[in-house]
Amino acid sequence: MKHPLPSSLPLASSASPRLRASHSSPRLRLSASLREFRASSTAAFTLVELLVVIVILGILLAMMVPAAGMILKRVKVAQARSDAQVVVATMSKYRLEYNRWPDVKEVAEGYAGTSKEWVDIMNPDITTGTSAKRDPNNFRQLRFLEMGKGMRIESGTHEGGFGDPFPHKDGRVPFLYAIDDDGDGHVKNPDPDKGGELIRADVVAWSAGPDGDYRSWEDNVTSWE
Ligand SMILES: [Ca+2]
Ligand SMILES: [Ca+2]
Repeated sequence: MKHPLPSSLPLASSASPRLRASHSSPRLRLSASLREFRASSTAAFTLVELLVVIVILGILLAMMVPAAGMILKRVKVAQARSDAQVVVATMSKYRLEYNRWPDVKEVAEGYAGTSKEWVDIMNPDITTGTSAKRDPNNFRQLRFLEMGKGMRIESGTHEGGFGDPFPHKDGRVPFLYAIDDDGDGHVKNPDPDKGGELIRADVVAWSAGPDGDYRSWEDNVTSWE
């Protein structure tokens, strides 16, 4: 049996006069003030936190810049070591074909290197055709080296050569190489501090290293170490 709702019960939508009056009670006013205070405190903390984050980011950045420099240097050293092996492989292919070493002028320290002259021998311009004067060093016009992007020295004293990956204000420098000219299967270590130590190889190549100086061996990058 259903009981009709008494007409005296207040509806949910219409607040009682007592509840309406309590909106402006001192207790609720205090609670509103607290909310405003908390809101303003949160804004202040956000600013402080932002500053802290900026400082931490600054410190991290300051730590990362030298680390990034170190990583970049290691990458270039690895590149130089790989390129020194490319020089060795190119020379070996040449020798296999012609049964001798190419006749290239000295580049530095009494050694020949990957100068423009060397690159022209190892990477002849085969588009010039048969009427062009052929280099007697590579009269068969065989390509022993493919010059990839960034290998060629763009400017400076050694322009056109196959440069190591280390940039310098006077331009990059070529690799040097030493050959087993007496055919005993060994090359004398070109580092004078190694006391004439023999390296078991037909040809070795090295880069002047990040300092661009062939004589400072501590940073030179070699094909045999
Ligand atoms: Ca030898
Ligand atoms: Ca050096």
